[in-house]
Amino acid sequence: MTDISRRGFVKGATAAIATGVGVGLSNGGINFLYPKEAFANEDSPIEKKYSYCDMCNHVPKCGIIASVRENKIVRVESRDKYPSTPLCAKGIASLQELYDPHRLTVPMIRTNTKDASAAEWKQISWDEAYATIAEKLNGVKQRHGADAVLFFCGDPKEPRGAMQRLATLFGSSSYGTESSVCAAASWMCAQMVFGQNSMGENPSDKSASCLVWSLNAAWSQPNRYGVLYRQKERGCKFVVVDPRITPTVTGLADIHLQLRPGSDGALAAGFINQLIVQDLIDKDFVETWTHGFEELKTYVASFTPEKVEEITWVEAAKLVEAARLIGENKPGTLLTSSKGGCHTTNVGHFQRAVFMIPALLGNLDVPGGLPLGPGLPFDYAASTKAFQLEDVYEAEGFQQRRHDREDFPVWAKYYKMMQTVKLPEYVEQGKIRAGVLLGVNSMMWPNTPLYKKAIRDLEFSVAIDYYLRPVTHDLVDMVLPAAMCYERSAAFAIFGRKIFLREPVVTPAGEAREDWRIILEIGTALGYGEQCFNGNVDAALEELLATTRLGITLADLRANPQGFEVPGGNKDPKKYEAGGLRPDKQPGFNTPTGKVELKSRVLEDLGFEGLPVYEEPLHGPLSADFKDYPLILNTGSRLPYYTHSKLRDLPWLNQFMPEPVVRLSPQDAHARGLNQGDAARVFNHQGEVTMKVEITNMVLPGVVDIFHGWQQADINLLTTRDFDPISGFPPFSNGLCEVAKV
Ligand SMILES: Nc1nc2c(c(=O)[nH]1)N[C@H]1C(S)=C(S)[C@@H](COP(=O)(O)OP(=O)(O)OC[C@H]3O[C@@H](n4cnc5c(=O)[nH]c(N)nc54)[C@H](O)[C@@H]3O)O[C@H]1N2
Ligand SMILES: Nc1nc2c(c(=O)[nH]1)N[C@H]1C(S)=C(S)[C@@H](COP(=O)(O)OP(=O)(O)OC[C@H]3O[C@@H](n4cnc5c(=O)[nH]c(N)nc54)[C@H](O)[C@@H]3O)O[C@H]1N2
Ligand code: SF4
Ligand SMILES: [Mo]
Repeated sequence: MTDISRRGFVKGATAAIATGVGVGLSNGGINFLYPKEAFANEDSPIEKKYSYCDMCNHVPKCGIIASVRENKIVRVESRDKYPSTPLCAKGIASLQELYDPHRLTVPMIRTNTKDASAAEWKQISWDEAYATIAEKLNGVKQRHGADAVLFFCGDPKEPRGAMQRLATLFGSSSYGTESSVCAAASWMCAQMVFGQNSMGENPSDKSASCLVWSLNAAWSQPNRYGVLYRQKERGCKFVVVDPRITPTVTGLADIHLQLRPGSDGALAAGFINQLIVQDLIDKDFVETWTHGFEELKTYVASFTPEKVEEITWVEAAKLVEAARLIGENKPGTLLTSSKGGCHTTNVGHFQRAVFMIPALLGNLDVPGGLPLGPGLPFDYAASTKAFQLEDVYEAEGFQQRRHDREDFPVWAKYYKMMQTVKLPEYVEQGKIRAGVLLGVNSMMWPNTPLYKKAIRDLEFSVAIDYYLRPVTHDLVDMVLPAAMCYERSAAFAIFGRKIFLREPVVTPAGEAREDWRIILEIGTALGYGEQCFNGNVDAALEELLATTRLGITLADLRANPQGFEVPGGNKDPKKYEAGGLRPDKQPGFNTPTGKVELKSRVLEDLGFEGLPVYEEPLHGPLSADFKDYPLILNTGSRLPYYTHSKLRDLPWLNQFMPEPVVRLSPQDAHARGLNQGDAARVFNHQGEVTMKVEITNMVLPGVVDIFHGWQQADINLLTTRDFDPISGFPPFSNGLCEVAKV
């Protein structure tokens, strides 16, 4: 067994460059050389294999053809006849990640105490790792109950079905994911309005317009941007709502509503008011199929274009024009964001107002509008409720025991998944004492130090990752090496009714194992061998398919590498008329009233306001601290070349933004004596970071734009824990700060 101290470890990393396989740490610096094992003999034959990319952890993913020579991928290219294509810069650079000599390739346990600032590690075998995990987790369970163990997946989506299954088998209601701050606020708002998860839908050839509410697809989903651009060329009209002038705005927008971050609720109310005032709504639909119209109408009436301009900074005339463009060009569709405007304390209200727009226009479930209705029984992580054992969760009363139930009752109603934003409190109160943490990054949450403390204070924790990342892994007890996308099978890629299987195209580096295998093997070590298929991933995937009851097997998927089309499906329009949207098959929508709820019954029953009311950000231009911190802090808007805290080490990507940057307008820079490239302090009452100044017209005067996930300048030191009471989402998009020359 190797004993790896921190110093020895760095040596190990250097050695790894020569050996190709080894342990190393992601040091934030650039020190990349392909290990010689990444090169194959040029005379040996090339085999082309299908895969798909997971560099942005987005679902569904882009298709890849990997050219494989002697178990080495020597080239990746876009896969044709695949719904998501072509590859972006990150997809191309995936080879640099695969062959990065800093990858974690062996299981390790820490040898020093967590009080020390840096962890020291010792390599252990997988068997030792599993035995320790089982002993520690079962010990916590015996002493404090199963709910004291957190089963967590960060941004990685693929392992979620397996992880939730494991949590439930173990008896823990504490299963949580990064969806605590991503996408789930939008889904639940759509649920509340029309009874179904949604983030909107791309326009089709039948769509006359598309309202894009805070999505910068050109950078966050380039494959989708291509689809949107083709629709634009065909004649589809676009309104884009975004505080910045993004490539999505310049490429698509007929009208750009450039609002103040965090003021979406007022803009949406004003938009709805204009649809009513300009007589653009579908009166028959509204009368028959909506609940609460008169109250909504009364509420939005005060949001005149002039008042909305005052609140949102969007010119009154533009709002009038935008409502007309969308209202007159029907059918139309809507695209919202998993992030963009959602990171605000008002999201549980404003995002509902946004989903009401297509409803009021009669654009729900019509060709060219926003399609509804049951799709395949998979969730966004390609797992099924049955595989995740949601029936067990229900039958065995997990819901009543969950730690987040009183903090976030609306969230708890919609998700069998913990809202993790109060993790620091749950650890402090002794409710959570251990964790299986897959792809965990402490910089994901607002006010990072509190989450670091929470992770460090766990009695036992094991992280599963591609890299050893000290920012979080210095706080855990054990790390396990995960196989990367080209090295593993995974949950399926699902596009509509088409399913793709991904199988490994090369063998894993070092001792790395597939996430699914690791989770199933932990389950086996914990005593659930049979339900965890004794670690056999194929058997688990076969069971997952069986739970769909679609009659599909792995053999079907293997026989159709270009995608398996599941027969059937209901493409009829207006399924709400014929009972196609509700489980009881009655006409209407799957909401408590059976109608599109413009006033939410669920919210009212849980003691919240049912109308989509606008509230100012807690830290904004109207709050007392604005005089000290007069710039709106807008964080996390996606960059084309990085994913969250990842990819900083890959030379092909790092060259685009080698160090953290604060973007601000020429006016704000000038007022502070800042020049392009200066080092600047960005600070507020909570924290401070140093970044390089980039002066740009992309951002509004009065707003700064900063990407998250920089280890050396973590912007979540400054973001606050003012959670939206409905969704629990933090206001990453609209805090306050000041910027000054260093
Ligand atoms: N200020 C601010 N904060 C934000 C946001 C923001 O906009 N502003 N955005 C929020 C949003 S929407 C999100 S989604 C989160 C994302 O937050 P994170 O979950 O932090 O996302 P990543 O940094 O991509 O990944 C976390 C870790 O997972 C590892 N990893 C990646 N893929 C895999 C895999 O397949 N298997 C395993 N085992 N490990 C893997 C990575 O190496 C990394 O260490 O950040 C949130 N935080
Ligand atoms: N390259 C890359 N792609 C990614 C990711 C990544 O890290 N890197 N992450 C993936 C993940 S997990 C997610 S959640 C998605 C997010 O995908 P997007 O939602 O497209 O992400 P953003 O760029 O954060 O937000 C979109 C736009 O919202 C705007 N915005 C900011 N604040 C507000 C506001 O208050 N109101 C309104 N209306 N708009 C606002 C921003 O200016 C931005 O242009 O991207 C995914 N794709
Ligand atoms: S958008 Fe880029 S990073 Fe994301 S799946 Fe596609 S190629 Fe990969
Ligand atoms: Mo996200």
